[in-house]
Amino acid sequence: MKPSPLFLSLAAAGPLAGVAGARDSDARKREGFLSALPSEPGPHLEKSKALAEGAWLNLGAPAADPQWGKARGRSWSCRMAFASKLRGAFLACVASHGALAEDASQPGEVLAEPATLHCLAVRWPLKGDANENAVIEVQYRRTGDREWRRGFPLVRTFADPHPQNPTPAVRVAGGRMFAGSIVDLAPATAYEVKLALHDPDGGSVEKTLAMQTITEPREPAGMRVRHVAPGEGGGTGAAGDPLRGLPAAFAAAEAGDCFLIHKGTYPVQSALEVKVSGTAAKPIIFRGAGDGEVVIDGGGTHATKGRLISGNATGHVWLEDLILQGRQYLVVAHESSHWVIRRCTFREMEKGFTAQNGGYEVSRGHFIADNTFIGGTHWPRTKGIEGFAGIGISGAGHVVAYNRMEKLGDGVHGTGHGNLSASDFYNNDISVCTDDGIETDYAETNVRVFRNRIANVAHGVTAQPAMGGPIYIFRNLIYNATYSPFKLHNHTTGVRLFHNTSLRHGGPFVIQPSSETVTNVWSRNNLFLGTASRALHTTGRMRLCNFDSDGYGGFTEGFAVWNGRTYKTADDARADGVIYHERGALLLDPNTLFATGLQPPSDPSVEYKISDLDLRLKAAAGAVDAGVVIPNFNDAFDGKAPDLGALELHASLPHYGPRPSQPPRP
Ligand SMILES: [Ca+2]
Ligand SMILES: [Ca+2]
Ligand SMILES: [Ca+2]
Repeated sequence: MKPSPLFLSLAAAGPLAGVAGARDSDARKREGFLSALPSEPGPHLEKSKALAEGAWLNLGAPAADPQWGKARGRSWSCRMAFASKLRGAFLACVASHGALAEDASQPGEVLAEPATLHCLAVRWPLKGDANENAVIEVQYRRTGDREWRRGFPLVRTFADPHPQNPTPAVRVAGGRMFAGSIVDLAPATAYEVKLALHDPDGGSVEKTLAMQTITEPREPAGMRVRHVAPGEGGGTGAAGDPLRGLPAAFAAAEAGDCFLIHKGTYPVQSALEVKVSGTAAKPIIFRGAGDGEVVIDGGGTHATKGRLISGNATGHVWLEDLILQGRQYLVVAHESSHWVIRRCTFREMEKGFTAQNGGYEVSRGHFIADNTFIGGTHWPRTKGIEGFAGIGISGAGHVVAYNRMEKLGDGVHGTGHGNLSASDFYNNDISVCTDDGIETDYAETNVRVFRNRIANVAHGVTAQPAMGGPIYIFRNLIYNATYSPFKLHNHTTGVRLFHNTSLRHGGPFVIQPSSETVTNVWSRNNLFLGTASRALHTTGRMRLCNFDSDGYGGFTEGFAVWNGRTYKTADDARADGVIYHERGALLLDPNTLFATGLQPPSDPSVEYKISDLDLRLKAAAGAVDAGVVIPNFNDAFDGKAPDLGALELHASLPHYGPRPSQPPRP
């Protein structure tokens, strides 16, 4: 805000004329710059008549400026001299009128981000609002419903302060980008989304958008079926005369082809190249025929250089029911869109599915579900960071769900190449990642990581950095994260941690990015359980962070270190009001929380079996009904209030990893 004092000659309107007891019968004869001002006696007349000598009259807020809106301040005036010739009085005051221009919001155009099955998202650039008091409330309803439901307000983003991490997507000259998601929606459903911008300084406006979630990809009717069997060339593709070998099939592929690949091993010498794109109505499908295992085999190991399947700059290519193995890179599709990878097994590899570089507009809409990715790492970590990764994608509108990932470095590897935004990672079952379970590193806006089960990792979920966010990380189960459940390094900015359950050996929650900044991270209703040290230990410079209503247990030293200050107890931290603005932290005993009696890991070098990890709360646990309401993130809570952690008491358990049932075909 740059206050720019301005001498205002507020002409005596009716009330001020009234101070001097003037009559307005001849007001129309007035001339000069005051002549157009209203002259009828106003509501202040009686008040001003009653003014004593030396008393002051509150004139209330000035009328809204037609361009900049309502001013923040109030104007005050004393009893003043009446200029009889002008039939009015002057009011002199100083107001920060110059600030109005910057403090009022000047909303730009709302951008609807690519929708996913369960989430909708927007970006909304706002200029002005230098005093950062604008809020954008969100409401939504199914089209046709009467009742609106509350969403979580849009998040004001703050660009990464690190000079090496420029973030054009969230930088708005003279303002801020707001962004946010609505989660847990039904697929293939039309919604109305109402965004209400409130700024007391002006610019308030409401916008309603028609938006629609997408559906899980289904094979369109009318595909041309072409059969494939092992062999070396020839065949027509008919059931009785299949194409022999995959090079023949890949070379012949056209939009609308569905290759049914019959059982057997298909050796690959040079990479199988996808050379043409499908379309939404006519994808190109390579699918195991269902008569036995189909193994596409590069003949090597994770260390054998090269690709197994390559499809740069292609779209609408499907790989289903296949086993892919024997190359460093199994499937690479940079600058591609709308690939479907479903029910496949990736093994004997370093990188499973890699698709980046295209950026926000080009890399769109990959659907990666019900697959298994197996790398070559072992627990515990002994070799530093290893290159194995199940998935590496960037761009927007992706869904990565119900996959199993194991023996990797990173389950999902983040990348600085390509503006990951508006994408979902959910219900994945991830165990033994010697680095990170799911990375959202370098993601820009509206990435959602939820309902995953993650065990035996260095970090559960990383955002190092989130480039503005919001990155919503919610309802994940994280067991045995040897460094921290969440990695918030590299000047991260814009993370929301809601309803996660983490049990680890050591301090319950450590945020230790040396002395980098950690900006605009909010934490609510999480369970952080450990075995030692402090409940919460941060070494970063914590800015604009808002932690509240988390449960901590199992620590043995003082409560927290935050911005260099030590808080001996949770009450000290709450009293100080820096970490906790409202309820503060809840202290819990890990021994009493879970129905199975599960404890934090006693030995982090043990590989805990992920399917054994039952983190449902005990009915009498202190975490039950101990949370706060977070609109759209815990509306369906049981009992009096939301429980802390990922699993609400009595709620049905999520399914993690590949689903047993097959999606319907036409
Ligand atoms: Ca404002
Ligand atoms: Ca990593
Ligand atoms: Ca509850």
